[in-house]
Amino acid sequence: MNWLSDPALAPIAQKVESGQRLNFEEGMQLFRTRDLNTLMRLANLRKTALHGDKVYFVHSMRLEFTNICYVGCTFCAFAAHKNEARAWDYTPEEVVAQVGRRYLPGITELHMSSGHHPNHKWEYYPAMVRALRESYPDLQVKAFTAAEIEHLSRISKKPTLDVLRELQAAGLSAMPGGGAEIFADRVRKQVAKNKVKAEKWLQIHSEAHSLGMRTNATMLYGHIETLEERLDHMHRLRELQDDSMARHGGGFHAFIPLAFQPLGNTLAQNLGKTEYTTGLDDLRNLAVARIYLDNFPHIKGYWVMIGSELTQVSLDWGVSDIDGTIQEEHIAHAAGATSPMKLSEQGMIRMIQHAGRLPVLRDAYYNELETFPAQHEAAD
Ligand code: V47
Repeated sequence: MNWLSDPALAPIAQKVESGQRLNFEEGMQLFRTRDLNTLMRLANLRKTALHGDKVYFVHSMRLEFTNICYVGCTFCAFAAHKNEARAWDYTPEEVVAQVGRRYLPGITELHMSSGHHPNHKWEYYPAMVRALRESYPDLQVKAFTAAEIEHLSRISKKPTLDVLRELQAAGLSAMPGGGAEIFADRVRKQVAKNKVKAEKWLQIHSEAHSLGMRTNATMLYGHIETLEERLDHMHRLRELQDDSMARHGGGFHAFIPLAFQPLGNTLAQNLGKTEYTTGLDDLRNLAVARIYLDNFPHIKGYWVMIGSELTQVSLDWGVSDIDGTIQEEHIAHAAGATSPMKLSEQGMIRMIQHAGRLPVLRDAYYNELETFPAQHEAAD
C-alpha cells in the first residue's frame, strides 16, 4: 500500500530511502507538509538505518551550581539576582556535597550548566571540576555550555580554546548543547541579546571537537522563531558537523530540540508567548531534525520539556536517545515544565520497551553499558 498523500514528498521519500541528503527547500517541505504519516515513516527509516531498534538512555545527574546570572535572556525563568532569596551559589566543596546528596550507584554522567555568575574568578571552574573528579572518579563530567565557555574566556582573558584545554585537563569529558537558542540574528537579538553570538557558539564547539571532546547541540523552539529559522539553525549545525567529522573524525553526539516553557519569563509576559508547544509540533520538529541532520548520530527526545508520554511516542518519529534519569532539574521547571524532576532507570527501560524498542544504557561517551530485552507488549 502506498501511504504517501502529499505528492511533494515523493522525491524526498526517494532521497531518504536511498540515504541521500536533503537540501534546504526539501527540509522546508517537511516542515510544511500535512502528510504526517509519511514524515513519521521517513524519520523512522533514518533512525532505524542508524540504530535499528536501539534507544539509548543514561543514568545521570543534573546539577546547576548557581542560578545567579547577569545575562538576562528573555526566555529564562531560572536566573536570579544575587540578592534574591531564591539565589544559590555553591563553592567547589558544596558542589561535591550536592553531588553526594543526589548520588545513586550506577550514575555515570554528571551534567552541569548554570548561570553566568558576575563575581566568580576563572580559578573557581577548573577547581570545581578537579574536586569532582577527585571525589567521584567514575563520574563523567559533561559541563559548561558554549555560552559559559565564552563567559569564562572573558573573565580569564584566555582564548576559548585555552579555556577548553584547561577544563579538559582538569577532567571535563564532554560539553552539553545549551546556549544555542536560535542562531538567526533576528530572534537572537530578542531572546538572548547579551549571550554568545551564533558564530562564536559554533566556533567553540568546533574547538572542543578539535580537542577530541564530543558535544551536543540544542535548539530552543516554540516562541518567536519561524520555521525557516528553525531549519537555518539545523543547517548551520549540519555544516559544522560535516567539518568536524572531516577534520577531527567526529563532533556532535546529539541534537536536542528544547520546547519553550512559557511561565515566569519576560518573553512569555511581554510578547504574550504563554502557550506550551503542541504535541504535533514537537514530533514534527524531531522528525525533520532526524531527516535533515543526516550526519548527527542521535536526535534526543527530552522528556523534561515534552513529557515522558510524548517522548515515548517520539520513538517512532526519529528519536534514538531519551537523555537520562537526571535526579533534579531546575531550568525547565522554573519556567513551568510539568514533568517530574527525575525518572527511575526502570521507568526509562519500561518506556522504551513498551514502545517495542530495545533499551540501551549508555554513558556520556555513548559506550553501551547494558542492553535490556525488547518487550513488545504493554505489560510487565
Ligand atoms: O541553555 C532555558 C534552555 C537550556 C528555557 O546537551 C529553556 O544533553 C525551554 O541545554 N524553555 C539548558 N528551554 C538545557 C540544555 C540541555 C537539556 C538536555 C540535554 C542537554 C544535552 C542539554 O535550556 C538552556 C536554554 O537553551 N532554556 N529556559 C525555557 N523557558
